[in-house]
Amino acid sequence: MAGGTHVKKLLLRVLDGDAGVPPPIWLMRQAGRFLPEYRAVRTQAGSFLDLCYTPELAATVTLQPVERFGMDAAILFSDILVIPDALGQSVRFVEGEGPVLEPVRDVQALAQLTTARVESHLAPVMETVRLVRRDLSDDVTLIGFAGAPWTVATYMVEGSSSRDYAQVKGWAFGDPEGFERLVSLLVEATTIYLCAQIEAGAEVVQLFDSWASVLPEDQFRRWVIKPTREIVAGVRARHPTIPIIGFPRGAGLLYEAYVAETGVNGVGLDSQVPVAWAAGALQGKVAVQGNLDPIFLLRGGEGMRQAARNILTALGSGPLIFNLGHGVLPATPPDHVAELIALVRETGVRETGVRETGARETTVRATGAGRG
Ligand code: 1CP
Repeated sequence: MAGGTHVKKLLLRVLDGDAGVPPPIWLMRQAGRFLPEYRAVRTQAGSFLDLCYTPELAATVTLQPVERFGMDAAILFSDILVIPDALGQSVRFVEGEGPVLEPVRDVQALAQLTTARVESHLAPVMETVRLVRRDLSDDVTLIGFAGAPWTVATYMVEGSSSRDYAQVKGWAFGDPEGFERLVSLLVEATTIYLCAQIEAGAEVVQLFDSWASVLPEDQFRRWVIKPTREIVAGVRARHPTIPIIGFPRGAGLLYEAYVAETGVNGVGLDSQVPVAWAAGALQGKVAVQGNLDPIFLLRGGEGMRQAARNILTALGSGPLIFNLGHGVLPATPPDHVAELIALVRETGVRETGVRETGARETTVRATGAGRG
């Protein structure tokens, strides 16, 4: 075990391949509409994108869940669609409807997009990162993020959230050389963006591939695995030790290829991934993150407790970052989040009899995960 392990933050140690006892916990979409203090700031900000681009307010909402619940990580408050906005596409968030973009559907339409302004356009986001790092306590990790190219492309091509992904799949399957140009643009922009977040103070970055589930195998390899591998390599070329978490939601059996071929240190599991399978097939290679169904958190009670214990039992003796299988739902009662965190923090205490101070320092080298 590396010297100084005892001072390294728990979540970073788990991404190095250690088993944290208890495991670190944070929740996807932990900042957001389920918190009244978020809704108050959101009203004050005006539009959703204004909130993303106002560093003081974005830093405030980044810190809100950590202040209220004491998670092990804060995730930068921003959105995956700031990249198309920075590339020059028109992006709006319509109240009650979601994102609305001026669709990009062929190679000609790409002419209006450029990576030249990504860094300057997203400078306010880097300022948010700096403000959060300044105010975050020493044991809490700051996670930066971006959407993965495939998922961002779904919004750019469909022009909104989608049911069947007919336009984007039609372009990818029918004109792969043309679609590749859009994906290359996104690889470049995303690499620039993540490097800038790291330089501003992000300690881990996560790539959200929320719609990875809609592609057949060969297309998944081309539009999910390949661009992710390119981004991981591009970020590592500048920041060799930065831990990277990939979340190819709904990848199913392709999770194994994703883990083997992208170079990520951690993988986000959606709620459908069988935990016993993940323990055997994935956790020996990378840290796993997940995968409580957000509905269990919304409903709370014994159902939530049992489902959380199942995850802890199957995955808790290896490198695990406890999380949901997708984002917190807006109707989730905040008390349920507090109860879940308390339950996860009890892990290992009853079984081993080791109490907090000792337990949180204790790590067991569990795998060869972590390349940093
Ligand atoms: O008005 C509001 O408050 C809008 C709700 C909202 C919020 C709170 C949106 C609009 N984005 C966000 C923040 C956000 N988005 C974060 C912040 C940090 C945190 O997790 O606390 C993150 C990481 C995202 C990432 C994001 N945006 C994803 C990937 C994760 C996922 O949930 O799958 C996706 C797909 C988006 C697109 C998006 N942003 C917002 C909406 C309504 C949508 C469309 C979602 C859809 O198509 O279903």
